[in-house]
Amino acid sequence: MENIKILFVEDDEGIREELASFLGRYAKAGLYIAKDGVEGLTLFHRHQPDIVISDIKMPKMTGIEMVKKIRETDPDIPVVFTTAHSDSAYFMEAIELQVDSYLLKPIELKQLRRKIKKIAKELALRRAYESQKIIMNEIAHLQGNLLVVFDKAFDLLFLNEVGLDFWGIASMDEALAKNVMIAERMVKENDYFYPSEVKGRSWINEIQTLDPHKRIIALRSLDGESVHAYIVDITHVEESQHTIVALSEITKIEEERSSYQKRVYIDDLTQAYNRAMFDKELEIAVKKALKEGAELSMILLDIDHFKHVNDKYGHMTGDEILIGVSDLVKSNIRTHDLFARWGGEEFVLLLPDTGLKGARKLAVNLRKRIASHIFPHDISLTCSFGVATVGGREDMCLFKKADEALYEAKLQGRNRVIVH
Ligand code: GH3
Ligand code: MG
Ligand code: MG
Repeated sequence: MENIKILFVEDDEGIREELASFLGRYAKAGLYIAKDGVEGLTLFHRHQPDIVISDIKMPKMTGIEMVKKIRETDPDIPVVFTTAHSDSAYFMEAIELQVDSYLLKPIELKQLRRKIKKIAKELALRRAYESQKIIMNEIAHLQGNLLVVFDKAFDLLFLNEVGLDFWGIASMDEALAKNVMIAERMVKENDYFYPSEVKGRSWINEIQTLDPHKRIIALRSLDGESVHAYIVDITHVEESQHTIVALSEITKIEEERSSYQKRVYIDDLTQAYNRAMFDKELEIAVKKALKEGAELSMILLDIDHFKHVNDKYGHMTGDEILIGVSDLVKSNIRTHDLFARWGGEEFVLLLPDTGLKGARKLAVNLRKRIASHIFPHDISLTCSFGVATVGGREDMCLFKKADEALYEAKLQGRNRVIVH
């Protein structure tokens, strides 16, 4: 049985002595005995017992009055009244006080034992529940994840320590008063989920229409200076109608992913896109252009006699020149044009929504700019250009057409633009 403290109040000395030795067996954590209500109240406040067993009719203060006072500070304390038949007026008052039970005198010990055991069992359950609640809270706080719990009306119920920190809030009370909103901190960036409404909780339903692996959000930090990425995990607790939102931070992983992606698709030397990126984008762009009947053109450019540069100034300088040419081209194209290093000293441009005329104009402009530019070490050079567009009479791939045109430009003496 649970370790319990019992307060026993009885004015009749005979009964008091008889019951005291009996109760002593159950009150493992302490038995406190008083002979009237006043004494009982004093002992109650001093020892905070788990159960009160009290006579009703007593001098100085009745059991009823005493329990009324006890209930002012401890409304849930289990009370067992012991009463004689003749006390029926008190008995009605005891019922009103909603005591746990009453026993008629003379008291049957078996009955009393049953009552105590029942109360002790309830007490054990309540203690287990309380400690479970404390453990749950501790776990929630220990979690590295940001946890938010909502009730069925989507009102905030709980925020763990990571959550409190995230909002710069000291306590749960403050969080409730401020009514923190996750969606208000969301950032529209990359492929992250962004809600159609940043007020309220409708985003929770909205994000659940996505595949679980796409449930990623970015939140701005409290100082507004950094953005953190989180995987969103939502659990509905059927029984209690609660919704638990767990945000696991993946900022580090996201940074690694994007730096990895960068390494995969960006040319180390010139920081232009590389061939892998170009191949990927070319396929998408051609399909899109054909499907939508949109224009799409390509320019292939190759530095003329680049071997001479390497031979005369060395490979290092050759590298500097490649960077110089790349930067010059980058600064003369639109943001949605794709510029990539095809390999060696050959570059390629993919121009969406651009016809042959526009592409030729850009190539002519680039040719002039490169030819008139003074590169590091006072080096001047020229480039040859092949221009092509999708569609037309020949059913030939775009790249092949541009390559043929470039070959023709070299053949005709270099530093020129040839349209396929
Ligand atoms: P053409 O006008 O016919 O294009 O002549 P070219 O000399 O430019 O062409 P070729 O294909 O004969 O030689 C290309 C040269 O580019 C040879 C190679 O060493 C050099 N090259 C390729 N990649 C790099 C690089 O990353 N850095 C440097 N410095 N040189 C490179
Ligand atoms: Mg060349
Ligand atoms: Mg070449």
